[in-house]
Amino acid sequence: MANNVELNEIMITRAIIDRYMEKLHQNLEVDVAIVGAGPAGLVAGTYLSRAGYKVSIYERKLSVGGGMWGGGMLFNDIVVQEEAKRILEDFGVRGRHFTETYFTADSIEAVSMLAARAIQSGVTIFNCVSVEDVVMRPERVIGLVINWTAVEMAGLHVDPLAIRAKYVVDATGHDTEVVKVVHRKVPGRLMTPSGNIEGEKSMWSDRAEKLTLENTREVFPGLFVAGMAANATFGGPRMGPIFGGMLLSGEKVAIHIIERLKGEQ
Ligand code: 48H
Repeated sequence: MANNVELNEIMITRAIIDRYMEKLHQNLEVDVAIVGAGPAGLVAGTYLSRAGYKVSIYERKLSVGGGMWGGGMLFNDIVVQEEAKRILEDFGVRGRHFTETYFTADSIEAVSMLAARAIQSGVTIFNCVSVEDVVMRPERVIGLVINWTAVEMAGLHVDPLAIRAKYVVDATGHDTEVVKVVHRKVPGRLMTPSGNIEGEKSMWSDRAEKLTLENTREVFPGLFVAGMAANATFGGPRMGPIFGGMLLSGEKVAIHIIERLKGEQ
């Protein structure tokens, strides 16, 4: 009988290796590769995947969720404004009115639900994988160069691997890491006013939240920015621990890319 079968360590090992290899093989060529599993990346991935596209997310850390876990200064609640409440609800996160127009949610519930919905919608998340470069052609970015975060942390000289994507999203937050590497190493100008990274500005919540949405767009052929990376790239201010802009930016980048992908069919 099945419950009398002695557990076999090699079978457990084989199961994990085979399943992970499956994920790797199935995500060598994707429609959209997202860098960063913070709130913007998780929302973007979910909406793209729900629209039927193949999406992988690469996250440097062991945990997904980026800067959302800690709420504000480790007080583990987030604030979301009226306009974004529908996205919280869509992901099954329970929001509570603080005033008529300010909502709060438990930050741990918010991260957990965003991550669960992303995976269940079909997104593959590779955690502990860092994106160190892009794959380029003369006219556009066509993929990502990835390596184990452990290799990066240990400073080992180990060559990376590559994946191909029709579109790449930089959702790396304040550090805007993919845009930085493109600016440094890929010939051509960024689609910013100066052609360079404009840089994040000091806090102004209202303006920052509005600009996050305006700044959610393509910054180099094949490369979009979302979330905090959008403001860091296009020169918007930071907003503090209000997360509506991050959720709406994830949704917006998904809508933009879906339009492009549909246009290519
Ligand atoms: C793989 C990488 C790499 C890399 C970074 O910081 P995040 O939470 O980003 P957003 O834009 O979804 O949300 C921003 C929000 O958390 C925030 O910081 C706010 C609202 N700040 C306001 C303020 O005033 O301070 O997530 C980005 C994720 C992180 O998990 C990183 O580990 C990951 O991207 N990441 N993953 N390869 N090269 N670089």
